Amino acid sequence: MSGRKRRPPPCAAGAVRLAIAMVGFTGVAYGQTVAPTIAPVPVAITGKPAPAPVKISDILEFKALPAYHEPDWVTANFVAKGRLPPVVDRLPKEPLVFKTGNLPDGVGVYGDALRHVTGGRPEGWNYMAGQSQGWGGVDIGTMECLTRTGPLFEVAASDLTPLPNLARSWEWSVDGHKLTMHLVAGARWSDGVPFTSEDVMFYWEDNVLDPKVTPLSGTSQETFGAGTTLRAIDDTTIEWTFKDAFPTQYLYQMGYPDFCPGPAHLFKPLHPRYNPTATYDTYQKAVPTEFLNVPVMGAWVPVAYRPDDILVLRRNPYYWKVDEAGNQLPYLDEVQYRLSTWQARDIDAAAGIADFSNLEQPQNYVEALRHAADPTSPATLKFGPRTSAFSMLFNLSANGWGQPDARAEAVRLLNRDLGFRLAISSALDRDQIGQSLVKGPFTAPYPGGLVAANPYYDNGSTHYYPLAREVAVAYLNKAGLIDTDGDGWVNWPAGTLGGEDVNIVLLAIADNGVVATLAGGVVAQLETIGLRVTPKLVAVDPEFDLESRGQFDWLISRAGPELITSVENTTQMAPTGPRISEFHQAGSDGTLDLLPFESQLVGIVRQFIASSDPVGRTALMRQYQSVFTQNIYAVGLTQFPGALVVSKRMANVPPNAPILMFNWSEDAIMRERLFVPKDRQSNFELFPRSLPGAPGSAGPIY
Ligand code: BQZ
Repeated sequence: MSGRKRRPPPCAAGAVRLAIAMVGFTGVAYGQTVAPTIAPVPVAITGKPAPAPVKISDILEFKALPAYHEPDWVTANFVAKGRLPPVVDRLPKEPLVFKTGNLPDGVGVYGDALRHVTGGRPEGWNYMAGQSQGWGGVDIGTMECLTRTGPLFEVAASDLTPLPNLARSWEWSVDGHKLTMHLVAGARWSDGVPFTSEDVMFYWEDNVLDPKVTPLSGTSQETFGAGTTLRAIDDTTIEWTFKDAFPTQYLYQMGYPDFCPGPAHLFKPLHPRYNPTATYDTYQKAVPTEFLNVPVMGAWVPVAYRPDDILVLRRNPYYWKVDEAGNQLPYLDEVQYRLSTWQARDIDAAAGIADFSNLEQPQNYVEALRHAADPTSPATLKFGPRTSAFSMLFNLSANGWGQPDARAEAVRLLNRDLGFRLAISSALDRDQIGQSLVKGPFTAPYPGGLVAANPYYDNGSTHYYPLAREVAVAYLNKAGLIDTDGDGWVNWPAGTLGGEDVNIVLLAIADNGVVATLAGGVVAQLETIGLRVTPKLVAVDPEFDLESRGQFDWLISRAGPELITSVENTTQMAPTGPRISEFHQAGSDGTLDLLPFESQLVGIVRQFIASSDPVGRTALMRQYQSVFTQNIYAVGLTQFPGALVVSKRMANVPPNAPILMFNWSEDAIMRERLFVPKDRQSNFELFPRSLPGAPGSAGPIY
């Protein structure tokens, strides 16, 4: 990453003006490239220096231990009474063992509860068919995936590859087109049913590949490369076959949220392919949140639920992970999720009513910092890198995605015009937008594309079109978007939509205050050039309807792990398949009408995925960033850090865990290893000394 800061040459604005003059209504290519102007390198927000990176083998391994242990009350009340097998029979022959050297506070003790708050709401337990579990870490705590990525923030770049998880090991064929994976032999679901390749194949064949099922993550075959196949060799062995050789990239997609199999023994009988009375709609909704004790592979099992109030989970007696002393994990017997708001999560964690928050709403930063500065504060607060980055995305489909009407079609043609995108970028004051979220050094202009915290980020490859309203107005005039009726808003040219006012709908999923504030800022700033933008703020739920159905002109969106790390969700860096991109999917004829630079981005991403050469990969990411930002593929708005807020009660919290990098912090901090030392334990558990009951039964058992 070039640390060198280059100021744009004085003539840059003139060059941009000249370039604009070369661009017509549909013109896309500049007569000359615009000198790369780059955003100022963001001021670092640093706490303590990060600890030395580790190797994956420093974190975990799979091995048999001489003896295993569990909470005393489980032995006394369940094993001794024959209600559960001994713990050694509830574990794999070689469980996943967390190494003591990687435990910040060493081997833990059992007991107590982890108190979360979420602003989401659980829809049901069939995430394979698109149901949300209410975010906030709920799904991350119940789901386990073939590989794991969250903890990779600790891992040295030279050792960077996804952690083994349900897939404990894997090897490539000599020609690199086949990958054989070995599942954890002897692992069981929380109801004692064995986990096998049948679960993997049910997820792959009857959910990912079934065109009538859409997993919550939008996972499709293209997520693992067009034409990729998967088969089971035996109960604990699966074999992938890829078109490319050694596409090591896909190991990341085999983690959360793209490859986390659900229990086939529960869902298969509910799937239309195996149940003639079922429909795809009944399948999706067959296991509602009220269905308690749903079998999971995760550390905790849902045992109680009150809508809009609380969801409570208890330890999974068959959890297949231990510490090096042989203690079955998790240490924490209970996890609670108060079903409230994201704002409440910040406030409750700072006040000690909850134990965790990803502080990601800048409007709460100053107050939270003030709380944390008090030595008696119940929680620690640590800022990480700027990985919260927001852009405005243009719907670029001109062949019917989302069934656009005449107005929407005309807007999309504008969106596909680089000159128009340059005008929008030139009309926005990113500093003002950032400061409207929070005063101070937190925010920085975001040029779009890779965020500055991405290991592959290179300032010199990042084109940035800063505020230059005269450039914006020049383009609008050039394109014939002029206020012909004197009402203060530019009109379409006479032959388009009857010359009415241009009106662009900006979709914003207002599940937290950031998005609504950004939408307001964009609307207000574009008004200064007479461009009418109407914000459409919706709650979280319809996000996957309106957004995934392409029913928007513009969309405010947070950068996902693909722009934060490049190695996670990589296929989503460009429209590598008809249903992959957030803002450009196939039209009603099933084809993608990509612009030339988009096809270039797709090629770069595919080369990156197929490459295992670190130098080549870095060069490809620089090329990606240059093409993305020069073409203003999205209008970056602002980027800012998040802060991890965790109760001081909690031990084994990895230092410097980012709230979002390879995954959310709920995965990164490895909650199954957290514990509360005896002298800090409380009576926060709501169902102390209980275990999950039988699937579908009314609650926990004592
Ligand atoms: C973290 C995360 C854990 C989803 C969600 C939420 C949804 C999006 C995104 C974040 C929430 C929290 O993020 O904001 O801090 O706890 O849950 O899953 O924003 O609306 O659809 O992608 O992850």
